[in-house]
Amino acid sequence: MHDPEPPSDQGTQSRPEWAPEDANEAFATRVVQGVPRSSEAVSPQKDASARRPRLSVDDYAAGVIAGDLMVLGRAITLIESNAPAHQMQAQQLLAKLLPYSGKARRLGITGIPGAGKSTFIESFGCRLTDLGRRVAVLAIDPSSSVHGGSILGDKVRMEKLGTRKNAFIRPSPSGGSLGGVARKTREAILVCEAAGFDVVIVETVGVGQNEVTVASMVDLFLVLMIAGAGDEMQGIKKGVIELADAIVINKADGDNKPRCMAAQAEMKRVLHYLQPTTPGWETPALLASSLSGEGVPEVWTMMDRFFAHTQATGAHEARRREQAVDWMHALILESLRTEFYASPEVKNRLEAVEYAVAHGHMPALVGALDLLRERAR
Ligand SMILES: Nc1nc2c(ncn2[C@@H]2O[C@H](COP(=O)(O)OP(=O)(O)O)[C@@H](O)[C@H]2O)c(=O)[nH]1
Ligand SMILES: [Mg+2]
Repeated sequence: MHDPEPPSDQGTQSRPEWAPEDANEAFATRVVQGVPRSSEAVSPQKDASARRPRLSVDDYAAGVIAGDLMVLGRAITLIESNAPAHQMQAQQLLAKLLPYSGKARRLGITGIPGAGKSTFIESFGCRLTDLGRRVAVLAIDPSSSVHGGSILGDKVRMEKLGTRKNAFIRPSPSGGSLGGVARKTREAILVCEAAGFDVVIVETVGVGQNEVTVASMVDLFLVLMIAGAGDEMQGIKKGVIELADAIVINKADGDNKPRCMAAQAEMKRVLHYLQPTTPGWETPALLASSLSGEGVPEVWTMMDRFFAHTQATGAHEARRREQAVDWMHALILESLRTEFYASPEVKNRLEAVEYAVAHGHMPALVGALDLLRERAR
């Protein structure tokens, strides 16, 4: 079977009947407006994809399982595509790859912009490839299209890792809601595992809901902090620490080292009062310098201890099971929501009910029941 390559030129006309009209980013069948057929210009990207041989689902699966990085990259592009034909292929591919996935250590790394995530991952990732590990890095940043400059910075900061043959770096799919990016990242983790990567790092900027989303798809969640950036800003108050399995205070070098040591002591004190994120595992606070590499090997040693612990206690499997079930429920809710708002009955009445609720003519609960009843008709 040879289906079209992403990016496609599927217009809105080809939207299947079962796709809701206003399906959003998070909905698997959203159709994006394609390039008009009348367009004379051929974009360089399109030209390039036209030269590449088309791959069938079996070709994708064989390439990924063989660890072919070019095919892996294209498989992730397929997953990221919003065109229904690609989504269908992507789901078939994932079904084929599922038996080969699940064996990696899935690590989440978060921190405020400038904490040194990219620099840390470069140093840490190179260390792991030196140890013979195969490392994939996936980024989650729904807003990355807004400040595209950071991507350029990351390219420079992960230059060494990016050229290693045992490493694979994939920036966040540009644009899109957190829900959409989350689905694509979850699926990309599975594909990377099937390609033989035994460490998958999901990097996210510590703003908004990103941390919770990443924590829900990894085995170990690490928060990278810096001394003196303010507790509030680094999410201590908003509960990010309660998601953390480990904390690393970065930039512990030069004149900054004493301040980092003070921050470490303070962090240990805070952690002491909190419930451990993982039962029986005392969340450690380590010091590291991503620039000099000092403390970076110890982060991996700590992770070895973590995985030994969670695998022995069954916490590892339990977390994965829970994540899979939670994810299923999230998909159900998303689908119900999309279906509800797409229904013509709801669409017809929505504005009037919103108006009535906004102006106090109708209690919110009555409005909700009204619309739900409308839908059920
Ligand atoms: N002194 C020092 N600077 C660092 C360290 N890690 C990162 N930096 C610097 O901090 C800045 C932000 O780093 P970057 O990795 O882009 O942060 P990100 O936004 O969290 O990805 C860069 O200028 C880095 O060179 C470190 O361990 N020590
Ligand atoms: Mg970065």
